[in-house]
Amino acid sequence: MDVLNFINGAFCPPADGMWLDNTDPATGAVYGRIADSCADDLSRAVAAAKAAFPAWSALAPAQRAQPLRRMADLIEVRMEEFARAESRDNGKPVALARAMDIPRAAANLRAYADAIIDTVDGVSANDRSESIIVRQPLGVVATISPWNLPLLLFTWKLAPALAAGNCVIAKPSEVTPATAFMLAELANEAGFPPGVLNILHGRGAKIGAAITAHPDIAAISFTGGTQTGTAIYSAAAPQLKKVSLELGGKNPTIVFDDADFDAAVAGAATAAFANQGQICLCGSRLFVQRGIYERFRAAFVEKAQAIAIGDPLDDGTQHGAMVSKDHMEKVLSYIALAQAEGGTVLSGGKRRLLNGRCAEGYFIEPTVIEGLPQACRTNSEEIFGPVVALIPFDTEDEAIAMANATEYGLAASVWSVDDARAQRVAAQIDSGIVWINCWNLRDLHTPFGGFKKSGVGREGIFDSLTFFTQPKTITRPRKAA
Ligand code: TXE
Repeated sequence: MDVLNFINGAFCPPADGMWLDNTDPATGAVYGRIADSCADDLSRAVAAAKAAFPAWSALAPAQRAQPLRRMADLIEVRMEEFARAESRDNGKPVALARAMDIPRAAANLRAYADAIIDTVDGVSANDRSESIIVRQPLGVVATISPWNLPLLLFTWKLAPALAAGNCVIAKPSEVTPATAFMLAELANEAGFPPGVLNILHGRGAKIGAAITAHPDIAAISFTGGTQTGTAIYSAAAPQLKKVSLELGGKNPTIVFDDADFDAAVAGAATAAFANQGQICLCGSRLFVQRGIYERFRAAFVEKAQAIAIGDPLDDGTQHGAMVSKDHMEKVLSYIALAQAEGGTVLSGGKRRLLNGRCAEGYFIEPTVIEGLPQACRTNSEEIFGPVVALIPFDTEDEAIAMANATEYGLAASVWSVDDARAQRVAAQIDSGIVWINCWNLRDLHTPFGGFKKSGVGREGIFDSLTFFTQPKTITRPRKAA
């Protein structure tokens, strides 16, 4: 399978003939090539996007909504194919791709198709003047997305950019390009005019950096690591580009003595290990109140050990492969670091070697660590793997202080049946989202993003449409009645 660029409505190989390997992380085998795009590819894509912009942006919102909706329908027609491709490319269980990634990609497209139709321009009037406020698209914009939720995050950015009337240069992660490539196959059928959506594949340091630096790209919406986000922010600054950054997390899960015990154990385990711990929202620091600590620890370890590790393409698999060999090695190095920092591995802690097709795959067992000091690298840095640190606490204030003792501030979850307490704690946690008695329950209308080093800006129906547009106020004197 050759993953080609999609420029001006047509597939094309990279201009300089450079390719990357595409690896199946569950087997370690190379199963295709990925275009490693260069500046020439970008020039062509930007030229196509600029040429398409006047007509696309002039369409009524309801007309722009149509191809978004058709694309969502077409994804659903090919749901199984997309889910299997996502699983193979990323290592995630096919059941997860089927239940979350691919349906959510379709939902993203529909949500913004609906939202753009409902968007009304503003008006303002006083005794001297009357104004209309129109929100206009920015022109050519770029999206740069990561490998953990490939199609979900790709469409989460594309949909608002397109709905708002921009033309897009979209760069998926070079680690997981397959479903973005498949989405390009749907673009013409869905009715997007050529040049409205252009997809460039390749390495961040090469095509990603070129996109960030391109003078005709007005805005960049990025999700990925904090280090990369920082580089993009500085590269975009001299040109005063709009930048939205959704970065890492070191999210706390806080379980109080009075929590619904079974729900909290199950919720904390999902928060720690979903998608092999490779979600920016994963709860990697698990604070448990002293009164239930011992009992919770036993139940949590039992839960972690019961998670079915296996071939991502098997329907029964709950825990698949890490996305790449490099990433597996990074996560294993953090498990070694945790032990050097005084932690005890209660469960997991190792690469899991499977038999058969996946014998060479990059699997890591769900890992539970105890006994780490609060201030250590394991508890401060984003590991982005199936690794969780268990930490006891006594008081509410102590839990809040420890939860906030990180440079990140993306998400948190609080487990207690005392709603007043849960609300009180939620109000004091420094993060963009706090879930009470749940985790990763998303309402696409709500703002999504981080405090502190977890990002800049917010995404969500309102926030993303705001990001991808700029308001223009048109004022005239008010006529006397
Ligand atoms: O992501 P990168 P990496 C975290 C996680 C992970 C770490 C590094 O901790 O271990 O980041 O992962 C593109 N200019 N998250 O290195 O590099 C790249 O091609 C422009 C958190 O794999 O951030 C890809 O498309 N673009 C996270 C995208 O950036 C560049 C999800 C993300 O890759 C670029 C993933 C450059 N100079 C990792 N360099 C989350 N917030 O959900 C890279 N890219």
